[in-house]
Amino acid sequence: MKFAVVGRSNKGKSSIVATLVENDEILIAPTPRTTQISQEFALKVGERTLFSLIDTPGFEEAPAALEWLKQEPVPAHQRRQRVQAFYDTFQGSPRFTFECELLKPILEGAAILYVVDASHPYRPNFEAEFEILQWTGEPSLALLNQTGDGRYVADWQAALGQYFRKTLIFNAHTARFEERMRILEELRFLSDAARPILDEAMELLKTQHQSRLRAASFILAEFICEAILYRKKVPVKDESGVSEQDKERLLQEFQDHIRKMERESRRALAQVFQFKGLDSEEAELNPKAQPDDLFGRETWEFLGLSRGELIITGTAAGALAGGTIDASVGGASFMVGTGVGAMLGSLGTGYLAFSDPQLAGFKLARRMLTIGPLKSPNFPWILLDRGLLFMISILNRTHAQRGRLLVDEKHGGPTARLSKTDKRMIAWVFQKVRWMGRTEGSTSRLATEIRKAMEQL
Ligand SMILES: Nc1nc2c(ncn2[C@@H]2O[C@H](COP(=O)(O)OP(=O)(O)O)[C@@H](O)[C@H]2O)c(=O)[nH]1
Ligand SMILES: [Mg+2]
Repeated sequence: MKFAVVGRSNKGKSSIVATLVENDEILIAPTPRTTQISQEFALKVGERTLFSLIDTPGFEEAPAALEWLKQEPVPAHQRRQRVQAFYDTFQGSPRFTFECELLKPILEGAAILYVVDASHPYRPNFEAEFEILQWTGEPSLALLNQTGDGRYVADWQAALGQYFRKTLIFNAHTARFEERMRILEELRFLSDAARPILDEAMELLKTQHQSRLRAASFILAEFICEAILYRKKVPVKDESGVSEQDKERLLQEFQDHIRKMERESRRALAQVFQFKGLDSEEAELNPKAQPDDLFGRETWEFLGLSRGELIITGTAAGALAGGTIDASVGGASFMVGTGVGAMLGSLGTGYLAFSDPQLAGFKLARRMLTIGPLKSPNFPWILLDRGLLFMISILNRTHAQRGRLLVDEKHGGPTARLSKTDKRMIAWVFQKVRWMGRTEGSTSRLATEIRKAMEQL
């Protein structure tokens, strides 16, 4: 089954194709006439092609083309042949290049999705293209790509209703999965041939969506488990001479490694949802220059649970009792961090334990200096919040959007909104991982909890 996406230049045709077939490599540009030839893009699940969308160049000279078609009277039953004659006459010639290019797939049997941008007022000069499309006799549907305030929507609907079977409103830059399913549902009514194909496509896409969510939860769960257990070891020459500088450097490397793990998990998450363009861009970013740095003060201020919640869920207890504050395990062991001493003095150890992203104890034994794991009670919650926020951004992103993925952390993380029972369960898994290491059971338990949390996003 093929659908030709047609309309004037710069109305969002390529955006609609990109979103519906989940292809973020399709060229989308603010300048008109970016698409010069018709190009087919298939939506696949695994190796299976569900349907194809054909991105076409915009109409250029519709009134002149219609005039040519109407040179002589053409009865309704011969109009399609007349369009075919138009194509045969001008195809390969310098005239009506774009018209021929866009009519080609339709004359080969593709159904028509006509795209308009309803942020501009309706003008009767669109009617020539409506009529040409009508003359092809292929089933057609209009898509109102609503980018503006919707002021002209009613006019457009009234006009389009004269020529197309149905008019749908669709914003290719904001459509989430459910919205895309709604469009496929509507496309079913285009023709008898379309119905079974789209029914099956929707079924497969829904199954695929569920398995993507599952895969994403596992990626996130594995990353969190690894990160909360991570420790870095370096050999030291002289046990007495570990300088503050060495420790500072080691702490930086320790954090960089966790940042890297997080970036890798994000890349994997993006891939699960077919975002290819996000990869390179993220890789180029300097983690320390990011406003949303994992170990940034702001991150630790806005995300994670409050001190009270950490105590209620029991996340705090283990960490406090487990030697985080009393960091005197092993030979020479101490905490570092900017102004730790001062903070200990003024705020007390409790505050520090909850909110310090640098709370990783150092241990020196047998000529090995070890840092980590990071025991701050809020650490796993911050990782989880950031993971969930990233997921929200991915689920809200369409393949028509270009540029950086914006993850909004300033309004707090989703974990604080989870039910008390869910929070307790998650806290219990975190604790289990901290005490007993990573097991398959705890990873999949955490994945299940993450999956549940995602459903509420
Ligand atoms: N905000 C927003 N911008 C859109 C939408 N659809 C298209 N655009 C923008 O309009 C321009 C043209 O889009 P494109 O898909 O290349 O149009 P085409 O020439 O018809 O293929 C691009 O700058 C898009 O970013 C939309 O739904 N919302
Ligand atoms: Mg285009």
